[in-house]
Amino acid sequence: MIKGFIFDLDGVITDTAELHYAAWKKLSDEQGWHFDRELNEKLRGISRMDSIKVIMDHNGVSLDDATIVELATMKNDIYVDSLDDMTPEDYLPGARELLTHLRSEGFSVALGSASKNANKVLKQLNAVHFFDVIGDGNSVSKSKPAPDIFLFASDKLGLRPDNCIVFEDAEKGIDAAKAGNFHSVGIGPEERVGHADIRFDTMKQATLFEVKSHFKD
Ligand code: B16
Ligand code: MG
Repeated sequence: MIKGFIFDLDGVITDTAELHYAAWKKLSDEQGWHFDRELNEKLRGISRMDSIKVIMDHNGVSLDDATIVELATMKNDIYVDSLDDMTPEDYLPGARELLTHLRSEGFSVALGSASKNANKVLKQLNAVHFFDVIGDGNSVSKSKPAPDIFLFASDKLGLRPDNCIVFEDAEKGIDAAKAGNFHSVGIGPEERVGHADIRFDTMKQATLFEVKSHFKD
């Protein structure tokens, strides 16, 4: 029986990917690294430190750990500044409606994001009140595709993984949900999240009616 919902943030509740892209692009330009939208797509759902390693590998760059942390921090400063412009208008279409519906139906709701800036994003969206539990990049050390962030969220909700549905837009996020024995809803194209239990192109189609009808006991 489904009792809880666990949401990824970027690509499910709001689209911060564009702001991450702009910040990585600025850092890469400053460093003389190649960075484009195709490479940005590879960073979907993975942690900041994993992201910078993907970009460095792509550019054949190798640096000491302290310098990598310094550069990742520079990117993060640019990204966090850009969040100041985010407003409650910036939900992905359908996301606020689904969260509101889940609240009115009495479901438990958690966030399960890789981002260490999730609290700021939720505040900018005025979305904090929708969540019983906020699991973010500070909550666990092993990032997706490890299931740890979703297990953290279900544990704090007091629910078993098979009582929860995870919403994810990233391939590695669906991998993480499956590794943790959660039900999964993929948001995005077949080639990215086709391995989810059910997939929708956008959050607008992922209404509670549609989701419940797929997962009914
Ligand atoms: P931060 P999600 C992820 O968010 C993003 O998709 C990914 O591109 C980013 O690198 C990661 O958060 C870490 O973000 O630098 O803010 O800690 O999809 O897990 O909500
Ligand atoms: Mg995501």
